[in-house]
Amino acid sequence: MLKLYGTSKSRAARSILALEELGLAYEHAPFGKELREPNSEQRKRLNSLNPNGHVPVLEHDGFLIWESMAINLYLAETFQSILWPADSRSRGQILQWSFWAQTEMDRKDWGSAHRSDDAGALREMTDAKTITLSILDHALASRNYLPGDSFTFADLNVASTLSQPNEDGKIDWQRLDPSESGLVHLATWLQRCTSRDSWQRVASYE
Ligand SMILES: N[C@@H](CCC(=O)N[C@@H](CS)C(=O)NCC(=O)O)C(=O)O
Repeated sequence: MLKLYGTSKSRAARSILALEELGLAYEHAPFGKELREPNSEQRKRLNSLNPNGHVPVLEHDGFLIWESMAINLYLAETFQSILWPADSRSRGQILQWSFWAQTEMDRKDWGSAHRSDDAGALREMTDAKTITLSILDHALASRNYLPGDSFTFADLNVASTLSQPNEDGKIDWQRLDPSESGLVHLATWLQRCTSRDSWQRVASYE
Protein backbone atom coordinates (compact mmCIF):
# COMPACT_ATOMS: atom_id res chain seq x y z
CA MET A 1 0.00 0.00 0.00
CA LEU A 2 1.31 3.42 -0.99
CA LYS A 3 0.02 6.56 0.68
CA LEU A 4 1.31 10.07 -0.05
CA TYR A 5 0.69 12.89 2.42
CA GLY A 6 0.62 16.48 1.21
CA THR A 7 -1.41 18.75 -1.02
CA SER A 8 -0.44 19.03 -4.69
CA LYS A 9 -0.13 22.79 -4.06
CA SER A 10 3.09 22.18 -2.11
CA ARG A 11 6.44 20.43 -2.44
CA ALA A 12 4.44 17.20 -2.15
CA ALA A 13 3.61 17.72 -5.85
CA ARG A 14 7.09 16.44 -6.72
CA SER A 15 6.32 13.04 -5.22
CA ILE A 16 2.74 12.92 -6.49
CA LEU A 17 4.22 13.46 -9.98
CA ALA A 18 6.66 10.60 -9.38
CA LEU A 19 3.83 8.24 -8.39
CA GLU A 20 1.85 9.34 -11.45
CA GLU A 21 4.79 8.99 -13.84
CA LEU A 22 5.40 5.45 -12.55
CA GLY A 23 1.71 4.61 -13.01
CA LEU A 24 1.37 3.39 -9.43
CA ALA A 25 -1.86 3.01 -7.47
CA TYR A 26 -1.72 5.11 -4.32
CA GLU A 27 -3.84 6.84 -1.76
CA HIS A 28 -3.51 10.61 -1.51
CA ALA A 29 -3.95 12.46 1.80
CA PRO A 30 -3.88 16.12 0.66
CA PHE A 31 -2.71 17.61 3.98
CA GLY A 32 -2.43 21.37 3.49
CA LYS A 33 -4.12 24.42 4.97
CA GLU A 34 -5.17 22.68 8.20
CA LEU A 35 -1.49 22.22 9.05
CA ARG A 36 -1.37 25.90 10.02
CA GLU A 37 -3.60 25.08 12.99
CA PRO A 38 -1.27 23.65 15.70
CA ASN A 39 -3.97 21.49 17.29
CA SER A 40 -5.57 20.18 14.10
CA GLU A 41 -5.77 16.44 13.51
CA GLN A 42 -3.66 16.84 10.35
CA ARG A 43 -0.90 18.67 12.24
CA LYS A 44 -0.79 16.03 14.97
CA ARG A 45 -0.81 13.19 12.44
CA LEU A 46 1.91 14.78 10.28
CA ASN A 47 4.16 15.43 13.30
CA SER A 48 3.85 11.74 14.16
CA LEU A 49 4.93 10.77 10.61
CA ASN A 50 7.77 13.28 10.08
CA PRO A 51 9.72 14.86 12.96
CA ASN A 52 10.22 17.94 10.74
CA GLY A 53 6.46 18.35 10.44
CA HIS A 54 6.67 18.79 6.67
CA VAL A 55 4.95 17.28 3.65
CA PRO A 56 5.53 15.19 1.62
CA VAL A 57 5.66 11.92 3.52
CA LEU A 58 5.32 8.54 1.82
CA GLU A 59 4.05 5.43 3.58
CA HIS A 60 4.81 2.16 1.78
CA ASP A 61 3.55 -1.01 3.48
CA GLY A 62 4.33 0.46 6.90
CA PHE A 63 7.67 1.99 5.83
CA LEU A 64 7.85 5.78 6.23
CA ILE A 65 10.06 8.12 4.24
CA TRP A 66 10.13 11.95 4.03
CA GLU A 67 11.98 14.61 1.96
CA SER A 68 10.60 14.91 -1.55
CA MET A 69 13.81 13.91 -3.34
CA ALA A 70 14.44 10.93 -1.04
CA ILE A 71 10.87 9.77 -1.67
CA ASN A 72 11.31 10.11 -5.44
CA LEU A 73 14.65 8.30 -5.53
CA TYR A 74 13.22 5.56 -3.26
CA LEU A 75 10.32 5.16 -5.70
CA ALA A 76 12.73 5.14 -8.64
CA GLU A 77 14.79 2.35 -7.06
CA THR A 78 11.82 0.32 -5.81
CA PHE A 79 9.71 0.46 -8.97
CA GLN A 80 12.23 0.16 -11.81
CA SER A 81 11.33 1.99 -15.02
CA ILE A 82 12.85 3.79 -18.00
CA LEU A 83 12.88 6.92 -15.83
CA TRP A 84 15.71 5.34 -13.79
CA PRO A 85 18.34 4.07 -16.27
CA ALA A 86 20.49 1.20 -15.05
CA ASP A 87 23.98 2.57 -15.70
CA SER A 88 25.76 4.23 -12.84
CA ARG A 89 26.72 7.36 -14.80
CA SER A 90 23.12 8.14 -15.71
CA ARG A 91 22.14 7.51 -12.10
CA GLY A 92 25.00 9.72 -10.92
CA GLN A 93 23.70 12.53 -13.11
CA ILE A 94 20.17 12.05 -11.84
CA LEU A 95 21.48 12.37 -8.28
CA GLN A 96 23.60 15.37 -9.28
CA TRP A 97 20.65 17.30 -10.75
CA SER A 98 18.31 16.28 -7.95
CA PHE A 99 20.72 17.60 -5.28
CA TRP A 100 21.41 20.67 -7.41
CA ALA A 101 17.72 21.53 -7.56
CA GLN A 102 17.40 21.32 -3.78
CA THR A 103 20.61 23.12 -2.79
CA GLU A 104 20.90 25.73 -5.55
CA MET A 105 17.23 26.43 -6.38
CA ASP A 106 14.95 25.48 -3.47
CA ARG A 107 16.63 27.99 -1.16
CA LYS A 108 15.17 29.17 2.12
CA ASP A 109 16.79 32.63 1.79
CA TRP A 110 15.09 33.13 -1.61
CA GLY A 111 11.75 32.21 -0.05
CA SER A 112 12.36 34.81 2.70
CA ALA A 113 13.30 37.48 0.14
CA HIS A 114 10.08 36.72 -1.72
CA ARG A 115 7.97 37.15 1.43
CA SER A 116 9.70 40.38 2.54
CA ASP A 117 8.62 43.74 1.18
CA ASP A 118 12.24 44.76 0.54
CA ALA A 119 12.27 45.52 -3.21
CA GLY A 120 16.11 45.51 -3.30
CA ALA A 121 16.32 42.03 -1.74
CA LEU A 122 13.71 40.77 -4.17
CA ARG A 123 15.62 42.15 -7.16
CA GLU A 124 18.89 40.68 -5.90
CA MET A 125 17.25 37.28 -5.41
CA THR A 126 15.68 37.34 -8.88
CA ASP A 127 19.05 38.22 -10.47
CA ALA A 128 20.79 35.43 -8.53
CA LYS A 129 18.05 33.00 -9.54
CA THR A 130 18.45 33.91 -13.22
CA ILE A 131 22.21 33.28 -13.03
CA THR A 132 21.63 29.88 -11.40
CA LEU A 133 18.97 28.99 -13.97
CA SER A 134 21.42 29.82 -16.75
CA ILE A 135 23.50 26.79 -15.60
CA LEU A 136 20.50 24.60 -16.36
CA ASP A 137 19.85 26.44 -19.63
CA HIS A 138 23.45 25.81 -20.68
CA ALA A 139 23.17 22.07 -19.86
CA LEU A 140 20.03 21.84 -22.00
CA ALA A 141 21.58 23.59 -25.03
CA SER A 142 22.89 20.31 -26.42
CA ARG A 143 20.21 17.80 -25.35
CA ASN A 144 16.45 17.51 -25.00
CA TYR A 145 16.51 16.12 -21.46
CA LEU A 146 18.96 16.32 -18.59
CA PRO A 147 21.02 13.16 -18.80
CA GLY A 148 20.27 12.60 -22.48
CA ASP A 149 17.50 12.01 -24.98
CA SER A 150 14.62 10.83 -22.86
CA PHE A 151 12.72 11.98 -19.78
CA THR A 152 14.12 10.54 -16.53
CA PHE A 153 13.98 11.20 -12.80
CA ALA A 154 16.51 14.02 -13.36
CA ASP A 155 13.96 15.93 -15.44
CA LEU A 156 11.12 15.01 -13.11
CA ASN A 157 12.99 16.12 -9.98
CA VAL A 158 14.36 19.37 -11.40
CA ALA A 159 11.24 20.41 -13.35
CA SER A 160 8.93 19.65 -10.40
CA THR A 161 11.18 21.69 -8.11
CA LEU A 162 11.04 24.63 -10.52
CA SER A 163 7.37 24.44 -11.39
CA GLN A 164 4.52 22.83 -9.46
CA PRO A 165 1.55 21.69 -11.57
CA ASN A 166 -0.53 24.62 -10.23
CA GLU A 167 2.08 27.15 -11.42
CA ASP A 168 1.06 27.14 -15.11
CA GLY A 169 4.42 26.04 -16.48
CA LYS A 170 6.15 29.05 -14.90
CA ILE A 171 8.91 29.00 -12.31
CA ASP A 172 7.78 28.90 -8.67
CA TRP A 173 5.82 31.52 -6.72
CA GLN A 174 7.39 34.28 -8.81
CA ARG A 175 5.88 32.76 -11.97
CA LEU A 176 9.11 33.51 -13.86
CA ASP A 177 9.00 32.88 -17.57
CA PRO A 178 12.53 31.72 -18.52
CA SER A 179 12.11 32.82 -22.15
CA GLU A 180 11.76 36.42 -20.93
CA SER A 181 15.27 36.15 -19.46
CA GLY A 182 16.68 34.68 -22.67
CA LEU A 183 16.84 31.15 -21.20
CA VAL A 184 15.40 29.59 -24.34
CA HIS A 185 16.66 26.01 -23.92
CA LEU A 186 15.34 25.92 -20.38
CA ALA A 187 12.01 27.39 -21.52
CA THR A 188 11.54 24.72 -24.21
CA TRP A 189 12.50 21.90 -21.83
CA LEU A 190 10.25 23.18 -19.03
CA GLN A 191 7.35 23.42 -21.45
CA ARG A 192 8.09 19.84 -22.59
CA CYS A 193 8.06 18.59 -18.98
CA THR A 194 5.09 20.56 -17.63
CA SER A 195 2.87 19.68 -20.59
CA ARG A 196 3.19 15.96 -19.78
CA ASP A 197 -0.02 14.16 -18.83
CA SER A 198 1.18 13.79 -15.24
CA TRP A 199 1.54 17.56 -14.73
CA GLN A 200 -1.83 18.16 -16.37
CA ARG A 201 -3.56 15.58 -14.13
CA VAL A 202 -1.91 16.71 -10.90
CA ALA A 203 -2.86 20.36 -11.59
CA SER A 204 -6.48 19.40 -10.81
CA TYR A 205 -5.67 17.49 -7.59
CA GLU A 206 -6.39 18.88 -4.15
N1 LIG B 1 13.00 19.77 1.87
C1 LIG B 1 11.66 19.36 2.14
C2 LIG B 1 10.79 20.59 2.31
C3 LIG B 1 9.38 20.24 2.75
C4 LIG B 1 8.54 21.49 3.05
O1 LIG B 1 9.07 22.56 3.37
N2 LIG B 1 7.21 21.32 2.96
C5 LIG B 1 6.30 22.42 3.26
C6 LIG B 1 5.24 22.52 2.16
S1 LIG B 1 5.88 23.17 0.68
C7 LIG B 1 5.52 22.12 4.52
O2 LIG B 1 5.32 20.98 4.90
N3 LIG B 1 5.01 23.17 5.15
C8 LIG B 1 4.12 23.01 6.27
C9 LIG B 1 4.83 23.11 7.56
O3 LIG B 1 6.07 23.16 7.58
O4 LIG B 1 4.13 23.17 8.57
C10 LIG B 1 11.16 18.46 1.00
O5 LIG B 1 11.59 18.69 -0.15
O6 LIG B 1 10.39 17.52 1.24
